[in-house]
Amino acid sequence: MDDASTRRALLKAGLAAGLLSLAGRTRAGAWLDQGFDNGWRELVPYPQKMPLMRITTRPVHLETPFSQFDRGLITPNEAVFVRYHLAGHPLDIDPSSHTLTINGKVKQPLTLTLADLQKRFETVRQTVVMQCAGNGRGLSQPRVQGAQLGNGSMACVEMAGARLADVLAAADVLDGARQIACRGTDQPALEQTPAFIRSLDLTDARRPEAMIAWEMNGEPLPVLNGYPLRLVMPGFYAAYWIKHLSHIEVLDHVFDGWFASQAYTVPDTSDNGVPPGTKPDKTARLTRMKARSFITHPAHGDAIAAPDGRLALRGIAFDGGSGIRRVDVSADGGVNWRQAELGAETGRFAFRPWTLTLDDVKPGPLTLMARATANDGQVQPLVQPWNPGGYARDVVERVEIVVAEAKR
Ligand SMILES: Nc1nc2c(c(=O)[nH]1)N[C@H]1C(S)=C(S)[C@@H](COP(=O)(O)O)O[C@H]1N2
Ligand SMILES: [Mo]
Repeated sequence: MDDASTRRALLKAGLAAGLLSLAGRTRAGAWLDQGFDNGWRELVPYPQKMPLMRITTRPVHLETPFSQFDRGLITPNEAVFVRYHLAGHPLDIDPSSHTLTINGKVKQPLTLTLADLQKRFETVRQTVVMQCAGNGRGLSQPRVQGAQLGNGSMACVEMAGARLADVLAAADVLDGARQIACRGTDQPALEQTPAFIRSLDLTDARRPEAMIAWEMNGEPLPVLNGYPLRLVMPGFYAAYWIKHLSHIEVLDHVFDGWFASQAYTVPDTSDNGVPPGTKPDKTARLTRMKARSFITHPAHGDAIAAPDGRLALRGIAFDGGSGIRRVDVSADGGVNWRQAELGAETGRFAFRPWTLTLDDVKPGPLTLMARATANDGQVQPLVQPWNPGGYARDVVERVEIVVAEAKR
């Protein structure tokens, strides 16, 4: 190779590397559309995070670009969404002085550091879906108040930590105890704002999967995801997964603080819906996640080729912990359905991958839909029941694409 052609080859390689890094990372300064009116969000950098979609600044609320969910089952730490309710959240935490206190209706109150927890209790690991109950709220029709989220307020991560049951056993919970109330070190900016305290029934807190985690994907929790300790309640919406966990109080009654009894509630009807614009007579607390599925490839809005009429679809599904039984796919707006092939199960709380290759695809616009059935019998609805908080969205989503004319 002469000098000039070597230089050209290097230039080409450099260009390819540059293009790759552009495709693999979304750069700050870019904007992404969440798929509803006023849904354009800027990608902004935060410590330990790749550029994520800014939903709100104070408190900080960042969403994961949906394309991330096509890049592998595990959501890397730098891509995991961020959500806070209180503006006074910690930016700098000293792990040697941060403590977790367990008190209330216990024989043996405990105050533990991260190091104490790691020393005293067995470490367990599990791959789990963490999803905000408001994930997809911005897609509510009619629109509802609250943070306008697309479907990027979810993640699938491997958590490591101690079993909550083991820690509660060490504190020796008294007979007659009913709930635990959990909080972290974040503070309201105004005195009138209630603290973010969330309660769990003791029977749920003692489930073997409930944990106090200190590691996410093999690394210490990122600061914005709860460093140094967070509660992890697999199968339950992430509102229970208290970050910067500092206090667990064991109660002999049902806790009724604002964030436990008023926030994250849905109409207490069979489908948790009410006629749009109305208020429910009675509400219920959200606990377990409803079954959902997503097509991760192709992406909504793609113009894509289907050589020989073939189009390979990929996606994910999950539910509140019963596991996914099947995923069905429609390419004609919900008239005909074909069963997708499920990939390996990493755990019943994790994203379950699925694939399906369509083989009769014609050029033109195409509506793709995926519908999950969970092991507990739950099937995703075709029409989203409406609730005032826009919570627990589980409708079969639609991905609109255009199939390009075949090239000859
Ligand atoms: N301390 C604390 N923990 C919290 C919250 C909070 O506001 N403060 N929000 C909860 C809610 S509603 C969600 S969706 C998740 C978000 O977790 P993430 O920021 O790691 O994505 O944290 C939960 N834990
Ligand atoms: Mo949330």
